[in-house]
Amino acid sequence: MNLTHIEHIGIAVKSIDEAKSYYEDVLGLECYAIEEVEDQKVKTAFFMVGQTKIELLEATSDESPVAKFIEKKGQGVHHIAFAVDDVNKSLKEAENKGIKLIDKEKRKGAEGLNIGFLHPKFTLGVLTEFCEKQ
Ligand code: CMX
Repeated sequence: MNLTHIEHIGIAVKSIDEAKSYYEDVLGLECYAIEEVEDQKVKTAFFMVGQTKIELLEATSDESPVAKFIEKKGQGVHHIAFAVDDVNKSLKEAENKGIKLIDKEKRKGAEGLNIGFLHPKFTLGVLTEFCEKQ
């Protein structure tokens, strides 16, 4: 497994419109993209910090994983995403080391990246994502 850097940190918020002003007006970051990921039932907003992104996540349905997360834990850090060379290979390696996978195979995420998640119950409570550029 070759983790090259932290690709993004996902943060669950109730409202991107409301949360954006903290990142823009207080932290001085610029929101460079807003995208809906229908498959995941989320709207996302991206800010760049060096080579790492902050990804705000707003649920677009009560069935969204982000809606469930906020209901249980409140707003806050939702997941950490590592850039890897090969998502499928990294998922397989993690599985071989006893980690339960959410995704057996890579799938499409925001910004056209290929992504795959590990289950937080097997990763010390931190929902972990692997990302790969196409
Ligand atoms: N971080 C840490 N723990 C989490 C978590 C998260 N983000 N989301 C859920 N959990 C925990 C819950 O607290 C719960 O723990 P307890 O059993 O101790 O209460 C357990 O995982 C099960 O959670 P649940 O609310 O019952 O929800 P599900 O089992 O239905 O789903 C999960 C949990 C992680 C499998 C699901 O949220 C998932 O598939 N996540 C990956 C996809 C995702 O999060 N997409 C949104 C972002 C997409 C993007 O970035 O593009």
